[in-house]
Amino acid sequence: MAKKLTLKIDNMMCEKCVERVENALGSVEGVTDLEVSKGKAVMRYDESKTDEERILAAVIDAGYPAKVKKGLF
Ligand SMILES: [Cu+2]
Repeated sequence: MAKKLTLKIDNMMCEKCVERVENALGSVEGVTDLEVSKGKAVMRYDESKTDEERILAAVIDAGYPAKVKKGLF
């Protein structure tokens, strides 16, 4: 079952940032239904393939401080 995950992402200033974050998250195995906008990324991920830590690390490695947004959507 794919889990839903929303990240709050800092330092995204322009469309190029959106592209970079899209590429970073898109390259994480198990991430699907990815939607990135300035400051935010929403996706689903397959828990048998990846986890929140790996997904966060991909964004942070790309140069954007990020954290998991908790709560109901
Ligand atoms: Cu930018």
